[in-house]
Amino acid sequence: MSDLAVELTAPNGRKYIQPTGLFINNQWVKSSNGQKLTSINPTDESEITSVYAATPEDVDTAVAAARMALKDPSWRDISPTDRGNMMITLSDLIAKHAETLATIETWDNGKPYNDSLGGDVEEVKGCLKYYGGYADKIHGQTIDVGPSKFAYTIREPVGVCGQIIPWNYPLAMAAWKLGPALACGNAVVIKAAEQTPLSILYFANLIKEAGFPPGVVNILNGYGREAGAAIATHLGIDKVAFTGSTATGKEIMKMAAVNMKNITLETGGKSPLIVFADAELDQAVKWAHVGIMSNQGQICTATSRILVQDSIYDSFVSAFKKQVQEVSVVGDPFAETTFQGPQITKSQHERVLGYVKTGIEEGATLVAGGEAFVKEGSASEKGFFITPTVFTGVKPSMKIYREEVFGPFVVIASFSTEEEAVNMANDTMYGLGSAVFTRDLTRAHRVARNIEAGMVWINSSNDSDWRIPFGGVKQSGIGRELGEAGLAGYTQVKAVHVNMGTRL
Ligand code: TXE
Repeated sequence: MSDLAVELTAPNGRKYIQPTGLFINNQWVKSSNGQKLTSINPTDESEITSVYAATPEDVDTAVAAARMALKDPSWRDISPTDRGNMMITLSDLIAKHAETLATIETWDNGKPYNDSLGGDVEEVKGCLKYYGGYADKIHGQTIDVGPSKFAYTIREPVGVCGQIIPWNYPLAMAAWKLGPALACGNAVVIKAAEQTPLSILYFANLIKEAGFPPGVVNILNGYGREAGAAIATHLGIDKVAFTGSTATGKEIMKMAAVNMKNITLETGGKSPLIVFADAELDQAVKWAHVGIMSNQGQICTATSRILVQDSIYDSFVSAFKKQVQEVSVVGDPFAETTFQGPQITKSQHERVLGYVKTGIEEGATLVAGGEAFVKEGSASEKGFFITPTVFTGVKPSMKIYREEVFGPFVVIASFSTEEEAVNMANDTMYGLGSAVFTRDLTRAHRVARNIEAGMVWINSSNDSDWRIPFGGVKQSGIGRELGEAGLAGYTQVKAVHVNMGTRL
């Protein structure tokens, strides 16, 4: 086997060929200076393998390939229907390789296997198929400007799109970005997060197999400050789409200004979940639990601030604590019974434990969790596990109320009136998700209207769907992904004025 792939056996016994190169022009290559990065299994801290990490020169090569692809008749002139069919073929290949993709995702990221298979891989499949269906339905308009003039618009691809994705949903974030970009006829240079480099490389082979011409999708691994920054500043890239932290999003905005790139950003959140006294308590408890504790709490829309009306505060807290302790089974992500695997890295693990310390120092009450979890029978104490953590008596002035923790960590505060609940919900620099639990329809819609967020769930939480726009307001981002709205960031409108006979 060459240095560009390695045969691996995952902890669940699955054997597969793991590509380790950079995927440029539908070929596997090494990085220009031979540098690599190592992927760590967060469950036991062992090294899985090393893969090539792109240098700025490699980004140049990938961008050149993408620019060529934009001019290649086999991509530029393909009928939109055939382009869409290619995406549907890719979706079918994802289905064929679902178990291997899910295995890699769980090994590299630590998320429970059932979630990788039933959640992430399903999301990739569905999202690519959905946008494949859109490829031949992206129309311009004709505009009536009177009898002496005719005008129409064409929706053209933006060009070469740089896409920078995070580690919490490695494959799904790739699909969210590739889906609309490819449907609209762009070419892409996508960079995965250095913490989770593996699944997207396996996915790359499927892109080639689905028939995408060379250079249409180029996949790089690499470090943010090196390869990521090279993408954000590259003069040959027309757009940058990013999902990650608010701080990095701001840096990317500045870098992207170099050639006034089109940008879409999906960044942090501290999403509220409001429970009114008339809510169906059992449902509110269950959704509040999945809303924050799924995916190890590493969800940008995690409903990490629970606001409960004071008359039901005590009963909610005790039912929620019970739910967390019964359902959030922490352990080996390949085990059937596991609800929560490890955090992604040592630094995220330390970050979450740091917030536990902060919460205690700020005077909030730790009612559950807050400790590093040691697997049963494990002598080594390895793995970035944390027991699901619940703080009560939290005040809006506290850091744990205001800052994104990005772990299985939730704060619960109380309110007395609807107005107070909305004010508390909006008292944040973020505006990504939000949830409201009530049986009162009028109130539900009134709160939905008054909340400053890109998404509102009424009587559910984190109920994401590729057919529905996803994104934030305030410092949670710019633009929308998913749904029809997700196409807007990947086309630009050209207006054509036709003179029907006016002569000067
Ligand atoms: O994110 P970064 P990190 C939040 C969450 C988490 C925190 C830190 O709160 O605790 O961010 O995580 C690339 N130029 N979210 O440090 O730095 C990087 O290589 C260009 C929320 O992992 O934002 C990776 O591909 N690119 C979130 C991607 O940006 C750069 C998901 C995300 O990394 C770069 C992840 C640079 N200067 C973290 N620096 C969500 N919204 O879902 C880094 N990158």
